[in-house]
Amino acid sequence: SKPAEAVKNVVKTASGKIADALTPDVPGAPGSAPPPLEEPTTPHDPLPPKSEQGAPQTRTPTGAETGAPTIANGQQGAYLTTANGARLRDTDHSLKAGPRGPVLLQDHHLREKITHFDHERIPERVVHARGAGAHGVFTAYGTAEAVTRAGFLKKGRETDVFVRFSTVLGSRGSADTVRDTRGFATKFYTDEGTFDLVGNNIPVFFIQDAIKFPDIIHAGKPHPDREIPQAQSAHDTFWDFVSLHTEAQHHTIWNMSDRGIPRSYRTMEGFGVHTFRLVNEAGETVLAKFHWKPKLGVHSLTWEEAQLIGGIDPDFHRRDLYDAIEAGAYPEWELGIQVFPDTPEETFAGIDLLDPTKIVPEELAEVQPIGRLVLNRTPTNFFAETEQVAFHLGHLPPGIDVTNDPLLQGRLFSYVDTQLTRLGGPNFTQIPINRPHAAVNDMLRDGFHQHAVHAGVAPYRPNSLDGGNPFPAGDAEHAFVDVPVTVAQAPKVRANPASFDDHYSQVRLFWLSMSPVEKEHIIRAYTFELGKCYHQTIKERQLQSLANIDPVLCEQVATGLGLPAPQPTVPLPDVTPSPALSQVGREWPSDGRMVGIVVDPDGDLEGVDEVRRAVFSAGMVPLLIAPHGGMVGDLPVQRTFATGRSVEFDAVLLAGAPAPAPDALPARDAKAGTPAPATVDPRVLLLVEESWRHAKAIGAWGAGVTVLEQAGVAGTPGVVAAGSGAEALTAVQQLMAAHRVWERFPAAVA
Ligand code: HDD
Repeated sequence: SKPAEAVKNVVKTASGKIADALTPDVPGAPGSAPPPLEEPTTPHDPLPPKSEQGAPQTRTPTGAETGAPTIANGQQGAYLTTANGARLRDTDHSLKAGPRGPVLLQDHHLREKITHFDHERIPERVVHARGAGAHGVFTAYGTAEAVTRAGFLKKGRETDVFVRFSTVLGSRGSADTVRDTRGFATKFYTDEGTFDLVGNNIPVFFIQDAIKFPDIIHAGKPHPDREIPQAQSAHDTFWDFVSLHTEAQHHTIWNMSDRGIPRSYRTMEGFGVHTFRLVNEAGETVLAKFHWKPKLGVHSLTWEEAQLIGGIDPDFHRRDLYDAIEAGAYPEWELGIQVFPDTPEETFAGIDLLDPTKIVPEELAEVQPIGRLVLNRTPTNFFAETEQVAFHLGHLPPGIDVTNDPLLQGRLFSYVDTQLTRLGGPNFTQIPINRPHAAVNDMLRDGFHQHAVHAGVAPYRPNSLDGGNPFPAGDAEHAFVDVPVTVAQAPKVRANPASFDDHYSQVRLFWLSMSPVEKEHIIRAYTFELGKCYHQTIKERQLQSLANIDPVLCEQVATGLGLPAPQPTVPLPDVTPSPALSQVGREWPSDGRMVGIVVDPDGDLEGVDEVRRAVFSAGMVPLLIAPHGGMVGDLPVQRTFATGRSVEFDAVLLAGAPAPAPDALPARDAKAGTPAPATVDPRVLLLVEESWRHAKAIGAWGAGVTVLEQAGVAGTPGVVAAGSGAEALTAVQQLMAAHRVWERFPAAVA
């Protein structure tokens, strides 16, 4: 076949498992290229439904079985119809008074088509507008049974889930790799009612009271006059707010750390942030915080990578999530809880558990694993599922209850309220993605977009006309438990507890827990962001906050800004660092990582296929990079020098030294008028230079070793010149356990 037809993207194979993608390019074989498209000229029978095309559940909002999902209103039927099912003769020409005449108002098909199109968009989310979702399964270990009666946490229970990851500040079309907090919202369709765990990848929040949410968001969103900048905090209004409202400093330092630029949604931790109250079968309670721990480890981009990707592939995180799932490299997390005694003070180790700007270090309260989440299915339709999914903190099953955290309390109002505008009314739980898997038997009626046809005449209680149904449930019937906590006799006030006034000790704790290289990244992030502010006063005010966190941090950022470093205005607290907060200095698995393999079609291809297979077997994804698409020998090419860029790969293997192609830009030295030293394509040299600068492991064998020399990286840390492909891969895989070759980064701060 022609090279263009034979191109096969191993990551996107529809057949599921990674290993299938290795199958030779035989038409029809698993992992092979799809058959050529038919010319769309003859009507034919509808295609069979895709297995995943059903609604995510099989009950109506009133609990009735719906049977097989209908697909008749997808565009798979043989004939085009109106919305009312009348077959159409023509959808390309409007009805006119003669071919050159005016369009007639009576053209109902034209009006239906245009009207529907005019109303295709719904308001984007006021925050977290940009996101990507996936379906999956949660399996409980049973380890939480002693502390909660929640049925879905009983040993071995499997529960369907839908997860939506997001950025916070950007609009729907903004880039994925901006410096921002990431949302991590999980809908568990439990058989006792839906549980929404609406968390972030950062365990603390900017504000302690929900009443301040409009303030922080107005400050973080683009300036109201010019509506810039998009999707980032590097501007005056954000820093104006957080420097004046110092309880935001803890969340802000997390954003300035590598956590603000995750490598992938698959490599993010997630946090429920608030403290929840769990209640067991005996009615005993504990306080708890939820944590998601990614199987692949916690990894971030470098700032330069994040910036490059913003232009090269703004959908980087979305694509990564879908590609991984379609390749069968299912993303996984463990759900864990930190458990605290439910004391009247609601504190643990002196930390106020109702203050959402505080963590409890894992060294003080271990995160105990309670179950495993696997994401194994991408959405069938982005709008229907990812856009219309509606999370709400009040979606709680029996066994999990709220606390008085004032941020949580306000959220309990906001999430339903916002859907009334966004999804157009109060019946959004009837949208397929939002339908509970538990039987619903409510007495909510009518309203915009009511889809249920409720039978009967008595949607009220008490009634006799429906035989008294429905009846309230008790413990035996798994009724929700509002834990009867005692509410203190206290005056009605607009105030916080005094413990909420400590705005710096945990920010310092975070800073001191970072490794030197992570500290360096934080300094650079503050220097970049404040450097983007126009107002001197705002920079100076933020420097004051940095002085209250740590003098070295403050001095370094002040130097970068060309400003004097102020003295602290509060005593620097004596805190114990928490190593669990650092991403560096640990051993991480290499599963799911992307390995780019550069091949030279004119060179020695010996051993390349073997290396690809070994990368697959190690649970990683090999991507062959060549000057052109199609095939190189027997091997399908996934990226060309035009479509591949270093930022996509976690490590690079060089199996050859491709000569400069005619379409390559001139080499750097050639531009300067000196003879080009390179016998290697400059795009390969750029790939290696960037991979080196971003501290990635690089391995080469055979002619590939020349590339290391010409890129000027031979013999440096994390660069392996090996005798064979297998040897190069083994060495690179060992380097990847540390995620990056950290010693390549300068670390000014010890
Ligand atoms: Fe929020 C969306 C996470 C505080 C009001 N929030 C939203 C999403 C996430 C979070 C992940 C996206 C859900 C999705 O994918 O559909 N929000 C948080 C966390 C917070 C937090 C972890 C603090 C611990 N949020 C917060 C406060 C308020 C809101 C204090 C209001 C008082 N959040 C909303 C919202 C959104 C939302 C306006 C926008 C779209 C939506 O809810 O459905 O209601």
